[in-house]
Amino acid sequence: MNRQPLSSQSNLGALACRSEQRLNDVRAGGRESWSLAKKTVVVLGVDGYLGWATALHLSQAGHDVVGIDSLVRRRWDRECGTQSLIPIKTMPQRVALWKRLTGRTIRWRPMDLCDARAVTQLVQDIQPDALIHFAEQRSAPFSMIDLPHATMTQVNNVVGTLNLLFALRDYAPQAHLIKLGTMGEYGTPNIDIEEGFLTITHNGRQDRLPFPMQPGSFYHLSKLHDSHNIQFACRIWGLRATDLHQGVVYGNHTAEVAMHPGLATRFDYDAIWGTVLNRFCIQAALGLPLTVYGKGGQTRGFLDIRDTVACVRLALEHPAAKGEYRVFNQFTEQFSVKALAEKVIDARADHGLKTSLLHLPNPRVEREEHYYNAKHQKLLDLGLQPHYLGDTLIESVIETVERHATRVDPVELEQPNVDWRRGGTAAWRTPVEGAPRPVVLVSPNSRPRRPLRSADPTRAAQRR
Ligand code: NAD
Ligand code: USQ
Repeated sequence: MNRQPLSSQSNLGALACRSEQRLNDVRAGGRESWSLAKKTVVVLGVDGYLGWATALHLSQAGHDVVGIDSLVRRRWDRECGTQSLIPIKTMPQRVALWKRLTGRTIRWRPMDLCDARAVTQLVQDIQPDALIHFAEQRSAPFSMIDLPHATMTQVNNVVGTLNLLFALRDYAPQAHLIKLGTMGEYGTPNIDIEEGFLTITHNGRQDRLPFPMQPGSFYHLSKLHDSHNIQFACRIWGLRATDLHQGVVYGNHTAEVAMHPGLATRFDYDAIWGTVLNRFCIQAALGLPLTVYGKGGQTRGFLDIRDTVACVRLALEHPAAKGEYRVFNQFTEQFSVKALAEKVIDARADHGLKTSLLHLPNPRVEREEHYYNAKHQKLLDLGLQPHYLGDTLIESVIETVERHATRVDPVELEQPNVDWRRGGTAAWRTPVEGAPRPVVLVSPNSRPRRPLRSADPTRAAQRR
């Protein structure tokens, strides 16, 4: 791995410039104008679905972005035999293209967050104003495959975050940590979900306490462990942090990603990494039934990737106070899985296409019919203007699928391959015997439109 030494000379120069700029900002108008000024931001997990789109968005907004990633997600893809539907460039290619198109620099540094020495050195040298932490193992099914995957998920996520917290304590205690948490930390309680805290009266006394949490996988538990550690660090060391409890993200276009095909961000659809709406859109495009697990009454918060990048920017430009640990629930709408499937079916029906829904036995242990009402006001108060889910978005995702349909492995869309009770089935890593089936695209012009090449044969061979 190409580890570039961080130049202390140039960092000292950059530090001096930033201090002077802050001073001018403060003179010009106090804390608010300081918080809106150009910031030095480290994006951790920059090679991922959300990290890359966010890095571009913040760079375009004029912030100085340093991008960190261990590229481990590309390794996990090889292990699972999965791949992004949309081909993605290497990190050096991506940042070079961004520079060519916009003249802006994203400073790319390969680094594992679990390497404490490297994290300390990074924080010490860069002296960031903020760190946006996406760099975790983020698949619930992956964490439920077996003991090694559960352990690896929790070690990777918890240790990486601890390394950051200690480095911030020692070298950048003023920096703002913006951490991607998840709505799944709350579970599905039979009461309204607040934003992080709940005021409780007990035996005549009252306190504002962390909301009771009931995560639904070893992955979701790792996020809760992180939340506790971050909150503790803010309390004892006076760090400042925003924990973004994000819902399920869909879509693949932001203004910056759409500038050039080479800036594409990854897009997962398979049974381990693919999230539900992205999967439904791909299933619809291929004329496959939409796989609703169980009764489909499971309700979650959802948001468009354009809102993810906007929310992160809002958190960055309105930082937490010193010693403050705050939670924003980051989603824009809530839907049951069945309602989502019906939205996709309706969007297709508008083009005269029939799509079916298939209830599969639920591989997860989760409530399939429940009360769900989660607050999500704080980001709206900061100015978020949501992109709500409509037919246009569903159609645009389906168009993207149509462009890359030759890369689809339909086996990944038919059956889940990790069960919460028993772990990974034989298929989580091994494909079904024989050559992949040809993919047939269903489109409004003719149904089905045209047979496509089968999925990449070299990949199929690798997986065998
Ligand atoms: P992703 O897998 O596409 O990206 C994560 C990136 O982090 C990968 O590029 C991976 O290589 C990197 N990474 C992981 N461990 C690392 C380590 N130890 N050191 C350095 N890099 C490491 O995931 P994503 O969908 O972009 O999600 C990003 C974050 O957002 C995750 O923390 C996830 O929990 C959270 N989140 C995602 C969603 C969603 O729907 N995608 C929803 C809620 C929260
Ligand atoms: N589901 C189906 N059919 C499918 C796939 C999923 O019915 O083909 C159901 C699942 O059973 C679940 C719901 O859809 O009830 C959501 O599943 P998902 O795979 O879209 O999302 P999840 O596993 O919860 O994880 C994703 C991201 C994770 C993030 C989380 C936000 O992978 O990183 O933390 O969304 S949240 O759900 O709010 O916790």
